[in-house]
Amino acid sequence: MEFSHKAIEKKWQKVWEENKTFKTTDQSKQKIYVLDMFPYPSGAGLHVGHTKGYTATDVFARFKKHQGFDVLHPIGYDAFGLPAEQYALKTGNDPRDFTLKNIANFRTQLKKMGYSYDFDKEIITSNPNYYKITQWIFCELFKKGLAEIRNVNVNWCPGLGTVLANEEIETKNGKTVSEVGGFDVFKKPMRQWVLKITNYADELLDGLNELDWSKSIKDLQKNWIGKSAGTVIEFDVKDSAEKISVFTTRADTIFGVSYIVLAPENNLVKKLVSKKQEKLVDDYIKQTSAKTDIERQDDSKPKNGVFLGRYAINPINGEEVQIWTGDYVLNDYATGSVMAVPAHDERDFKFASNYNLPIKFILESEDKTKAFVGESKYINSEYLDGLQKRDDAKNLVIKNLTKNKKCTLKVNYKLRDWLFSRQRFYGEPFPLAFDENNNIVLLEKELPVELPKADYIKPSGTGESPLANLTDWLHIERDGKKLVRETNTMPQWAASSWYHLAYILATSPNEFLDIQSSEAKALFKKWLPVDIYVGGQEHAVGHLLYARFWHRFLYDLGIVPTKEPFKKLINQGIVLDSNGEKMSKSKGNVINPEEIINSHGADCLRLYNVFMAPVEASLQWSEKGLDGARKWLDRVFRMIKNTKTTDKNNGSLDFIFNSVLQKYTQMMEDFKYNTGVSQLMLFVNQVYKEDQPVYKEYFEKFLIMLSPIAPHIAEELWEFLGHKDSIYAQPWPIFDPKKIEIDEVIIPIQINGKVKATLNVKKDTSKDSLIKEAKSIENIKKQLQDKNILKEIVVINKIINFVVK
Ligand code: ANZ
Repeated sequence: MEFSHKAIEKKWQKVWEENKTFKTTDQSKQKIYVLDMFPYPSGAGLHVGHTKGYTATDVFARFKKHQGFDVLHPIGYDAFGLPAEQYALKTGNDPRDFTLKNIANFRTQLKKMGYSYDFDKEIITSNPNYYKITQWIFCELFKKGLAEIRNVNVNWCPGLGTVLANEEIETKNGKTVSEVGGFDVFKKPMRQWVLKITNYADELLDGLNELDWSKSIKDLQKNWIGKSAGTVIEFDVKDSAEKISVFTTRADTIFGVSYIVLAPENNLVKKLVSKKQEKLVDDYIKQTSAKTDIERQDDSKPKNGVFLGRYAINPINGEEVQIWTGDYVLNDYATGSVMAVPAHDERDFKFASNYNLPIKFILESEDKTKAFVGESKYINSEYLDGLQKRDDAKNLVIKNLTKNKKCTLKVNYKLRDWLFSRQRFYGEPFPLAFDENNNIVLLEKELPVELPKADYIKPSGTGESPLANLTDWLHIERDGKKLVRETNTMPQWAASSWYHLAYILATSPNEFLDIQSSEAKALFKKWLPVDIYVGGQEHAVGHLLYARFWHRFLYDLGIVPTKEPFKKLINQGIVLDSNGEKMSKSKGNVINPEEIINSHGADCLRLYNVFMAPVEASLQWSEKGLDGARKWLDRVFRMIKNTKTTDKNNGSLDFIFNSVLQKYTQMMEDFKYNTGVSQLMLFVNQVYKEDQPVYKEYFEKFLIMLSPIAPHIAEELWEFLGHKDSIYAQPWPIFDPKKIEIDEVIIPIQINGKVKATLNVKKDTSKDSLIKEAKSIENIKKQLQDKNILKEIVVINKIINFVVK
């Protein structure tokens, strides 16, 4: 190895720290806010997966600094919440001390990577100064009617002792489990806080249009919000005053309805079930309660249900159809009941086939063994017969039913309100209490409502938070009234829903400006929106939706000046082990970046991260690749140290330097670092071919270009070339277009308008010389022989044409 990375990296990290090199500036008209998804401080520390995204943003932030931007590039820790608490409990620690200890480790590791974070703006979400503002936002949401307590059917996770939001659960091997820990999850009705994110459904959907995000993430959000425009149609019930409202997006299929299905939880089920069917239906309801929505919607499973022993009347033609209950219908979507059209809906087809219910095709279809979901000619549908277009048929049915007041138009959303309480210790306490009549009293004047000290913080398992056991804390008196505090805590997602604003407010670590102050307003105006946000795809419908919701809410309050928080989003690819497998602790294949920093150096790891794969692609770990990156850095080091330089430019490197600079700059702009590095390599290769002293300015400019990627070695060599100040804020070089002009042109030679040959000549060659050279080409000479040249047409640099007879 050519240089001691340990010595160099230590030296420059110390200089940067002492000089506060990365302090956020406010001196330019151009700003860039480059944000990383912050880590939760697990005891395992930084892993190489983190370094892939964090290096990508750091390279960009440094590049923009060179270009003269004011750069906001901060970092903090998602210290509250399930992952941090779960990790602490698992390792027998108290989450409060433990997370602080882990944070200290993270901070050291981040600094060892040479990241240009402004550590004066560091935030820790479990710091009372931080959660004071989280609680303030909650109070505002509450006052605007966007936070309320509801009895909801929640995802209860006994393993974690808490409820979980839909965004926190997943299906594995056909079972619904928690994302954190993979514990079983069941449905259970509970009294919970919800935030009415659904009030913002349309705005969250429309806002996607103005964002520079990948189509796949936008689609994930769109589908999660799940806007669906349809119709609610009312069916009478035979021998009853009850009515059944169904939601359908296919009013055109109403002549094909063969039965009605109610969700098992639909209140009408108990009202309508006949005596004879009661026992069967009761058993079925019990059976269903053990299933989650995800299992119920799993289309690979057979669809089942029970007949209620009752009939409904189709409002379009008075036909009697059976009423069933079946768990493929969800109670909390739309009206919790559907009109089933098995011939044209796959789920209904499965259900009907299972119970021999009629399957009536109302659209022409050759294959009667499965549902036909496309468009074709309407049949068996009275006045719709012969129509071809779905919209025409729909409109006719809707018009007809509306006349009889049997239908209304309705827009539904899949998005559910955000389940916002957790029965866990380690989160933000709710800033409120209840009086004797259960009225809510906001404690907004005493923010932050601090998380009390407690010795026993494990989840009780009963659905009550451990805070409920702290009787001294629990009971308070305000204005002569006896109050009991809310004992749930907020979910992890609360703090990360506004942390992009916290960095702007931070005046020193965990010290914040008042979010409502005019200073805060001016700073929000300067820095928002976040220009580049880089993080994992797994946050597509959780954090990214929550943060957009809070940001919109704060926009409506007049706190922030933009509707959207994150303008451009990049999802970094994951790091795989050398066998192509995902790194995980259980597999024992995780690589600790500190090992690489020790063996190869942080610059090498940075270079390796950006060179081996595009930012968005996954990266397969390879020792060879790492060694290769190090070898190249050694080559650069040798080049600068050992090559004789001169202050006079002899021009021999003009073309390569300027062409590399031009391409590299654009590639940096486009986050195409991997191809960018190849450009730098071209330059180095060319220098090694030189047999004369190299123009020193090109070396200096090359080091500035290298410095976003390998900042330590760039500083070291910059100093070696005689500079006293840091390379960090040196202006980005500008390429000279004249030096990359290609001075040869290829000119077609025509005879009577047909191309007969081409001519390679110096640019701007004169008319006379062009004609002379053209005539000396063998083929042209031959063809002009014995011919009468009527005209010689020449457009310099473009074309030569001989008109002959
Ligand atoms: C009749 C019909 C005929 C339907 C047909 C589809 C095809 P989206 O787009 O997801 O909103 N549906 C309505 N409420 C439901 C619930 N609570 N649980 C399960 N399914 C429900 O889909 C709307 C369609 O999903 C509705 O249109 C209804 O089935 C079903 F050829 O009604 B349809």
